Amino acid sequence: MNYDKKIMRKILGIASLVLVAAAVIIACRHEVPEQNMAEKCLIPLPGTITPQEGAFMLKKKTVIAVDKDNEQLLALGHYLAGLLKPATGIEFKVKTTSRLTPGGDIRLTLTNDDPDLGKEGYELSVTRRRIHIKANTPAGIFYGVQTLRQLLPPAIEKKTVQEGPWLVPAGTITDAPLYSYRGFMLDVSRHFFPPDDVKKIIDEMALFKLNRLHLHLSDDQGWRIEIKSWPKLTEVGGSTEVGGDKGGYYTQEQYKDLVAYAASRYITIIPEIDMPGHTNAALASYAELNCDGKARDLYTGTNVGFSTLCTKKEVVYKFLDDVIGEISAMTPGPWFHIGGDESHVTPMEEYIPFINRAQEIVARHGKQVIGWDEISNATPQPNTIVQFWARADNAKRAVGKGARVIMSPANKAYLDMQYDSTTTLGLHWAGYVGVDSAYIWDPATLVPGIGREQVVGVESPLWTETITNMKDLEYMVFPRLAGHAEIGWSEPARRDWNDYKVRLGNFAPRFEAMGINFYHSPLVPWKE
Ligand code: TNX
Repeated sequence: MNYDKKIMRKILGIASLVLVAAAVIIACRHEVPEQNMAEKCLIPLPGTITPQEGAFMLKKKTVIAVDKDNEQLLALGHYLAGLLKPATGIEFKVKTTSRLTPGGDIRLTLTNDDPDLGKEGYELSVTRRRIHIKANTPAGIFYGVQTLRQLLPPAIEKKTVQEGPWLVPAGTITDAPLYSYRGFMLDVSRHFFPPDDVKKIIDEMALFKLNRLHLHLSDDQGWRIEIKSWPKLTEVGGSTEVGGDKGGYYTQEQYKDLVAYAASRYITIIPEIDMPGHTNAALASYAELNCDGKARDLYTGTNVGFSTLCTKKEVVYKFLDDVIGEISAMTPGPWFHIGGDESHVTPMEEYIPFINRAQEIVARHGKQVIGWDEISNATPQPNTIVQFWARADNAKRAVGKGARVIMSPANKAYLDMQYDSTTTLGLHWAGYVGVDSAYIWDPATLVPGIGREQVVGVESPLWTETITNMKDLEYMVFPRLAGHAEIGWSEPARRDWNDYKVRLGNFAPRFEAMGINFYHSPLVPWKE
């Protein structure tokens, strides 16, 4: 009898141990995430967030499933697996699934029953068992993936294996952008940045759902894109940069590779060849582009407004036709940027017909014109877009002539402006642009007479007179670009600096994990 009791007790003891262990395992599997879905980790702010209890946990066996027979979705599945692999150490399986009987734990599927999502919106729903991103387009899925990424702990961005658990808080997000044009501009002329730097920036843009990269490919100090029919543009014009260093240029192969890389992140590249001013590098490469037939010296200073193509010479239009033709042929996006700014030494009576002819050449090569706000002095074509940077009267004139506008107000959107008087990189001709003032403005009310209907979106230019390397570049870009991304994406009524600055502060560990150098503005409560 006693003996039996002893055995019973032992069995009970073991059983309860097993139970406790099982309970612990189950509890761990359903670990509570650090924060719920609504807790201030997302930029740009999504349309609606409905948090629920619990979390999804990434596990070795987690399968990513995408609609079958869709190459873009398959590529997105692999892109997501690639994002998650370095820090988790897990090679997630990507499989295709049928729409009727979908499988997988993380599902990326197209829908056509949700008009509210538009061309770039998505719905992300997370339960304990499943993550589902659906959208009308692959672009929408891509943005859903970026939101998913931001919901994971910042360590997910690290390049080496980190400790989990990898929890995604449960709930549903429905989200779509306010503007279709959400851009960043990089001046690679004043200082050249090699393709790998540009790729890093493309990846950083993607995190914030930006979709346009404007490359300022030519200026007085450097010509940065190979043109096969005019080889001296890069041989001579690409040989130096501000300060007299070596400069550089993209071969056509490198440019095409950048275009493809950007496209894989749903970013369209917009090439700019600035004209008729900002052309000293071209004028130094080919004597015949000058009215006096004499090649200019290369220029490595930082003045503006002293150069012009000879607008009266036919060879100049042959030159434009070749350059615009070669670049357009490598550019799948619909736009070609013709600059047109600060042509101080081109008389207005020459400037106007020149811009009109340049627009015709662009149209002939199948592209739509974008130009800086001065081009409103000419006659915008019906689909021309004018980029407002300095003069509201130029932008209003453009709208009066039927053009639509990209908003890049220098005193809000220029990333080359110093943050304040104590930060040394950058310029301050348009004033200081603090992280708060970069955020607190509305593109649809900034210029009286230009409303939401006329605005295609927002672009943040980084001019690089004072920027020579990636570390300094990122310091100027971050964190201001994140705020501009939110201006382009989120409804102004839902945007609030006091809320934004907390979300931004929470990004510090993510920036660090991504290896992004950023300005630790004292206005932001940065998370340790
Ligand atoms: C004005 S913005 C320029 C650029 C300079 C920039 C410096 C614009 C269309 N032209 O050439 O790099 O200021 O902030």
